[in-house]
Amino acid sequence: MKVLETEFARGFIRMANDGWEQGWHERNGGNLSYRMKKEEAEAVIEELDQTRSWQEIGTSVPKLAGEYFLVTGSGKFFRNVKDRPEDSLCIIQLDEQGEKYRICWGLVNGGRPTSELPSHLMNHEVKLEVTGGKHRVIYHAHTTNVIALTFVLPLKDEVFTRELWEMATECPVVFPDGISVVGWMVPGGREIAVATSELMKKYDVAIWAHHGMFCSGEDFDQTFGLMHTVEKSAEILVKTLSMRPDKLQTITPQSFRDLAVDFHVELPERFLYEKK
Ligand code: 2HA
Ligand code: ZN
Repeated sequence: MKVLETEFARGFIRMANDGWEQGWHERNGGNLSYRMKKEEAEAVIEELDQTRSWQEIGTSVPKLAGEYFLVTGSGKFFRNVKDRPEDSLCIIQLDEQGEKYRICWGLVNGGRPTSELPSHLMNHEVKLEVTGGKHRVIYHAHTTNVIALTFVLPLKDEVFTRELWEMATECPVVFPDGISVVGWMVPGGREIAVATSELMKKYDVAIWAHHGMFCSGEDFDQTFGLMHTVEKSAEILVKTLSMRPDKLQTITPQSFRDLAVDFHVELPERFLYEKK
């Protein structure tokens, strides 16, 4: 089977294009990765080049040793993924130590996997452990309204979670574990990857202040839907704050507790504080 005929590659390409159409991927902004299933790698094994040289990941992810990933390329534009997937994307395989990767497919005009490969792989490694292998998709996007909020809200998990929960009733049901935030850091390296993957032990959403967002999920629908829901809520908050600085009415801590009962979700009390 050809890589581009597989369901996972088609789902990946559709998601990348959906993100582009949302306006989250100016120029080469954002990146996406998918941890392939064994049978998915086997189905396309004839198309995978196993002869290329190994390259340093820049961090160590031993629990992902030997795994295959479909990822966006560094410097590639999400806008082009749909029309030129073989130029924009690549399949990489990790070595037996989880310290190096090699390109097995794609990037036909040269290039490297995403500059945020350390963050993607460290997030995948954490999620493999905490979800028992269920999560396969890690998505980074430059979501306009969430970024705007990182200039005016305190950079605290509790504040972002509570403010975004309040903006749409579905939010606490979609992300009951809340949202985490890291202060501004240099992107692309191991340090921001360590900070983000630490948060991914507890959360499926991590905001990078003045930069964007990372989401983790089981499949393309869930992960795109999570990013979309958080960003939509942020858009409502930006609109509300633009009309006036205070709210006349909102969803109260007790309303959240009532919602939690009916929708069978656990909402941590640390997000349900009384506001001064
Ligand atoms: O340019 O989004 O964080 C890709 C990025 C880096
Ligand atoms: Zn970015």
